[in-house]
Amino acid sequence: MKIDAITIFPDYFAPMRLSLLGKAQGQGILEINVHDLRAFTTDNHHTVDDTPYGGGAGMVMLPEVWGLAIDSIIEDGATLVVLTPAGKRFTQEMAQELTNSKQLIFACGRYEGIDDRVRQYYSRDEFKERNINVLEVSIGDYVLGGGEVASMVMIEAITRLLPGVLGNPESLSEESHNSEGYLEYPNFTKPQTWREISVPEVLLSGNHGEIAKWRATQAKLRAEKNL
Ligand code: 6GU
Repeated sequence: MKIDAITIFPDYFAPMRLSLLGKAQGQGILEINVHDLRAFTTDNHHTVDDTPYGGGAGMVMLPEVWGLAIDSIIEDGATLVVLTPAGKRFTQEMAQELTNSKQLIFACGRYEGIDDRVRQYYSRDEFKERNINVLEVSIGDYVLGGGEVASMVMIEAITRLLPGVLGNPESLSEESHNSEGYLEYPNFTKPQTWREISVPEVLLSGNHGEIAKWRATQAKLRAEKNL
């Protein structure tokens, strides 16, 4: 999978070289490229934003510079992800769907966002014919300063689903067993007693049926607490 992020703060993406993601890139499973939006400006001041038509607070990012940046990298089969708090909520299901995309382009807006004509332009039929889709995405009901952190959340959730990225693929199949709402049961390791708190007896029993039952109950209780 090819991932391209466009941002005015390329340094935000330094952690993408670490851990499992860094390894996957070394193995050729994954290619992540970060592009500096300012490199696509054509004026002396490297302007990326201007005041909104119709008035109001804040600044809006210029369509021209975004168009040049996206044009320079977009390929057939790409999904253009536009990060905005007004977008469709990112879920595990969306992460799974996005693993089928040949190229993911993350357009990281700052300020009050990107001129809407960028979304409109890349949604045209000529792009649909090239299997290019545009998706406005939000990672939750709160407002961030920009799309950079949101796109890294998405990149981590999506790429760990790719074959060969996760160290232990069994972790994935266990997750999918539980994907009907009950995420995880509480986990314990050594020592058996820590600060006077002991591991639940059933987990020491060796009775796999009883252990599975206990875990299902605990996962359900945990999910209910979070409602
Ligand atoms: Cl994708 N962007 C911004 N700026 N804020 C957000 C978000 C995205 N998702 C949740 N809050």
